[in-house]
Amino acid sequence: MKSLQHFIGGRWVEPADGDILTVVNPATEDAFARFGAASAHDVDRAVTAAVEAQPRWAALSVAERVDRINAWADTVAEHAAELAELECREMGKPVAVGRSFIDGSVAGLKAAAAQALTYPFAETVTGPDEVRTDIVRHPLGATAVITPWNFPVTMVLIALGPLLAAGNAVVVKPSERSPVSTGRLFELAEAVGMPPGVMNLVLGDGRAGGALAEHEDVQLVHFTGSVGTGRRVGAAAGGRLHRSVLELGGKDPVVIDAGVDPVATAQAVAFGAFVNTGQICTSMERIYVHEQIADAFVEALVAAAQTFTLGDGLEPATVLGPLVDERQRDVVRRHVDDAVQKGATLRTGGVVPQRPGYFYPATVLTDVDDTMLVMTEETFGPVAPVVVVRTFEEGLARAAESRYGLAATVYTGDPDHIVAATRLPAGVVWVNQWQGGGPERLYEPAGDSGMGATGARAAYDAATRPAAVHIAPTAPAANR
Ligand code: TXE
Repeated sequence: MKSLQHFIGGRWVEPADGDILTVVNPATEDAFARFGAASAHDVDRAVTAAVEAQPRWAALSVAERVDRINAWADTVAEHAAELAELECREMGKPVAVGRSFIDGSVAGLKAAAAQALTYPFAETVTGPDEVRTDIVRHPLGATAVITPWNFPVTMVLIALGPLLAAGNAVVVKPSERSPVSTGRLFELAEAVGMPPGVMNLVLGDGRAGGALAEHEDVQLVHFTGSVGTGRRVGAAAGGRLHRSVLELGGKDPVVIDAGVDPVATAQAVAFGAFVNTGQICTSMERIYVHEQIADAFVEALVAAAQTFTLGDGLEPATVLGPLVDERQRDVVRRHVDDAVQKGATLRTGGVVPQRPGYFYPATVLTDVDDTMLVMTEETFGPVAPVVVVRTFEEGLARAAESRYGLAATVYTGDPDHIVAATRLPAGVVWVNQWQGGGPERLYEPAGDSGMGATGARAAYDAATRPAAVHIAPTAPAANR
């Protein structure tokens, strides 16, 4: 079994005290790794290391910091297969799926670092009266990144790029359910000479996360996870008048218009609903399909669901890995059972297989309504509930009825309907595709899905504090 340590001030260390936590392989239910959870004292050591290291890191030129980040990205890319296997063993994601997301996030890390080279850390605006105004954007200092278990590698790479390139030091607290691949990312950073104290790692559960979010020297908390925890983290940071960026859950809708190909669209929706066993904050969780194509769509969706071969993600034939743990499977089972009890029709899936591991099959439900948990609460599992609507407008209106607002997807060939879709209350709207788009992914979640813009330049704005410097051209002359 792997034994994990914390990385503080450039050294691998054991926690001062604290519980021993175990990471379980969700495909086999075997223990995979163990570690001592960080106490508030360990968290304080990590934040102090970040505070001490940050000025030297910020004193490097932007190009020097970007070079160091790129060296890290390159070695992560070289170890992508190993990292995908670690992710698979700690949280169940099939290796091929993990590999594709890791490759994408390495590219994202490099693109984000490259933006530092053109970001206006210092710019001059000449104002009236010949007073020159410079805007200088300072790094914040010590920052914290708290990540969930669904994309352990991706979440760290995406969050750290702008924070580090802007000159901040970070303390990362990965999910207690998937800290192994994150630990490996830190070994790789150490190997390419990331200066001690710039990147620190503390392992633990909500107690360590809470201590980090509440630490008075943490200037920004970048949090991805559940709505409930996000509220606590945001409140803790706000109480100190410090920043937080919160990317929380979703209940993302898909609206499918008449006139699109039902089979091709069903295959796309199956991927959006079931990949990573539905454990993506932007998974498709509510499906509104126009009545003109509904029968053909549902038939094709059921057929596509049945191709999601369930198994250990280390097996090449596996498309659908297990859920992360028993607790998460209980949530999924509760949502599906609730829907069936209230009158939904189970078209495929819905039965827990008799085998070790926290598996749940790709499931399609019809005859669902808004009294059911599966339509109102984040399921975070491989479940596609389908609602038949009479018009595209009805689909859009129902898609908008949610307390969440992370992302939404629309399939339509009608240009007017595309315009209407842009008004959906979501941070991201995908039209006729899911997850695609260029590097300028500026967005801010709506509703309960979070707070703070991310992507593109906004990540640098969040990672820096602007200061205005107004300079008169001449110093006061001495009185003679
Ligand atoms: O999240 P938590 P969990 C959603 C999804 C899932 C649910 C629960 O609906 O079913 O969240 O997942 C740390 N102060 N998403 O329990 O508890 C924790 O240790 C500070 C959506 O994993 O929010 C972990 O590192 N930190 C999401 C991180 O917060 C605390 C992806 C997330 O844990 C803390 C994953 C505290 N008081 C789950 N308590 C997405 N949007 O992608 C816990 N943590």
